Amino acid sequence: MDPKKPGKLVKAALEKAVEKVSGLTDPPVPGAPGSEPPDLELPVLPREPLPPKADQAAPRTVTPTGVDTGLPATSKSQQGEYLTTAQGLRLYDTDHSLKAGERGPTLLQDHHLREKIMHFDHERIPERVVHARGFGAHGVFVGYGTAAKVCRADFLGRGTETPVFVRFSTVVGSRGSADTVRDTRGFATKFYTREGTFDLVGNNIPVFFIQDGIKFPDIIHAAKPHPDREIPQAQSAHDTFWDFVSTHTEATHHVMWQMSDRAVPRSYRTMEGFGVHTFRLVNADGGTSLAKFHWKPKAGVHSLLWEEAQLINGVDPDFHRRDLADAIEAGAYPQYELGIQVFPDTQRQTFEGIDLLDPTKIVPEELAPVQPIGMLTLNRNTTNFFAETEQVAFHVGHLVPGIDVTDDPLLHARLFSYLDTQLTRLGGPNFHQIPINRPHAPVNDMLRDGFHQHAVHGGVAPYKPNTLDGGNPFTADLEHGAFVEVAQPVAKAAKVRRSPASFDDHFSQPRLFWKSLSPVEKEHTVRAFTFELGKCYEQAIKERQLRVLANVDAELCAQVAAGLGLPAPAPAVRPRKVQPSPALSQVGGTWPPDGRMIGIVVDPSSLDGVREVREAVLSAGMVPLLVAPTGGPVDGADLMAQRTFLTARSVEFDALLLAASPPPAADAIPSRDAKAGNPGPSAVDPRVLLMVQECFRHSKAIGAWGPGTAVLELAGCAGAPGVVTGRSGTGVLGKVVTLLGQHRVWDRFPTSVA
Ligand code: HDE
Repeated sequence: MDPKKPGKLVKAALEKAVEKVSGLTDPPVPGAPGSEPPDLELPVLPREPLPPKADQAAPRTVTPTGVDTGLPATSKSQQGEYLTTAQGLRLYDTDHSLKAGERGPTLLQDHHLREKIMHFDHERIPERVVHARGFGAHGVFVGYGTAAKVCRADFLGRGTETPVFVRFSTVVGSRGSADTVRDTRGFATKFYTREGTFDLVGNNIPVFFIQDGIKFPDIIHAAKPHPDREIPQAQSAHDTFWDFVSTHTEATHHVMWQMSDRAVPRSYRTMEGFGVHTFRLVNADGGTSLAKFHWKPKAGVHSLLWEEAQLINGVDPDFHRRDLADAIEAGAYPQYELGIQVFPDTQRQTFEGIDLLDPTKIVPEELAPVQPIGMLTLNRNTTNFFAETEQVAFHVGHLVPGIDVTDDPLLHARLFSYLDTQLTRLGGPNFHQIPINRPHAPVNDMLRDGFHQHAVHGGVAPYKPNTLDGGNPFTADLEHGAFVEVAQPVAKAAKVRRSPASFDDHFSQPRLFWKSLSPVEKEHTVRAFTFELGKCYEQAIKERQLRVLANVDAELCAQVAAGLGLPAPAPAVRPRKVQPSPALSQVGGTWPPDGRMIGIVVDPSSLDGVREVREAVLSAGMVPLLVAPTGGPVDGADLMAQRTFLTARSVEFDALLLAASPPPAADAIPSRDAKAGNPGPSAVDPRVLLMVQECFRHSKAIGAWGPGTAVLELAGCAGAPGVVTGRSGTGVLGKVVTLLGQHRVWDRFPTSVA
């Protein structure tokens, strides 16, 4: 792990990038498409493929059987100076098919045409049935050694570094859907440990919709677009979703989280992760404990506002992808601490009355604190999305010694599903040999043949026992690193299709969640329920869901009912008294500003303080984006505009600084840029006013100095909470950074929920 602070890394990475980009002394913003800027003219001299960008890495070049080849990652990329067929045959033309004369028919003989089109026809593979849209990055995990008392897993050892690959995802949308939809997010981590690969396939919500895996197709069919018209895409605001969850009340806890700010994260960098199920940990002496895994982001937990999320879906549907890749490219490496809640492994498998096998229940952190056991740092982008992010295959059954499964019935269905799904998605049983899926531990299985076999297995005896191959491979024992299942006693019981009675309480924990939210988070949750149910067509479904909400909390139900214009029903179940868990609220902490996007509105005719502020933003580990009337140099070649009033939208900034009050630019007319509106004569470009007004109502920090303060007056937000002014730009930036520590200026708008 790089010991340097992310803040310093941003600057160093940007400076390095500056050196590499010819002719530019201005640090480029992250997002350069390649490792070299292109020439204006088409290159004519043959040359080797360009190297990957400095922020990129590819799967380690281990063999299909886990041996490190020591080769650079580029050995798997295209090679040589010349265009070839898939067989390495050099080609002299790829723009014309082989024809009988210039105007004649195409010849079947054209092997290059047939190969090129055949391959193109098969470029697509089935997308994941859930979590189809995702984004991955490489990183490293360093164990603290603090888990040793409860877990023998080698990768958790003090200072042990393990390469990892993480894939974040949405659940419901298809591969090309937008990033900032209201949905649960996947947080899947592949640890390439010395003892074999361990996958922690979690979500950003600690509970699930269902208690038994057999219902997974039901909830997913309900959440996916309606099968007749295939709409709406990547949304839960429709009849089938609410039809299902209103009749299936074990989903209520998950639905509460899904309607809260958690389901619209600001960034993958500001999301918690949860293993959801309870796992069984085993220490070096064979002692067992039950445990739940948690990821805690160093940048804090932070969300978008709903209007912001909706705008982003149009303005930049790749918002979360871009954000993660840019942060890594800029050196603001996202970090997440891995923690465990540990519970005694008792026969009942409960803790403080909470059934640990019920995946719709949490254990409040106040009852069982999350104990940190290691740190994950994401520090490299992928080199090739398809090869890595699309082909990565996670599986909850990829376990290492020290981590075993429990009898959670949701987990058991997953243990079947994740292998099975790869057969059609990745085309056969050898998906573990695809470079991103190759273990970094020696592989000596007796699995043979099958589609796309990459290993060249030796010997004649892939069976046991054998003498012809000298008895190899041998089974190991515990001391030699074998995974030995915990000999967990199985209760003497009849075969039944039933859940235990302890799974029956569907409302206490949703109520606990609701009671733990701050007023502003409650307000957002009420609005989300009202929006989603308001989008349903059927009145009966809305009324049915109100009945469910009545069992959670009367105030929540009354507020949603009011928004829907329906009466609030009385509860059918008497709400239980719950003890709020402050750890469930996202509001109230203070977080580092690393990786935040700071928009700086400038006017080339008055640049007072702009250079200093830009430098200070970089030094604080954030990304400055100069927003000017036109593209190009703002002041000489070393101060370039990264955005213009045409290309910028408020939603990409975490905070806005105003160094100027630029008059309407030449394109500030609706026929060229509709968002200029038709405001009549204005002293300031209407797009700048719009930017300020949006940042204001999205509770973002806004700062202005010098002529910039005039914009605040015109936008009608001067003097409001979180709108700061000062004599110097750097002074104003200081105040804005302090405000950013709380993510948003929540006290700007009063809430109607207590
Ligand atoms: Fe998944 N899930 N899941 N899931 N899941 C898949 O596996 C499934 C569940 C999760 O980035 C699929 O390779 C069943 C809970 C993530 O590649 C599939 C059940 C949690 C990802 C599958 C669940 C998850 C998946 C689709 C109920 C949080 C994305 C393609 C028993 C703890 C992994 C694939 C990636 C993906 C099945 C429930 C998380 C079909 C049957 C609970 C993060 O196998």
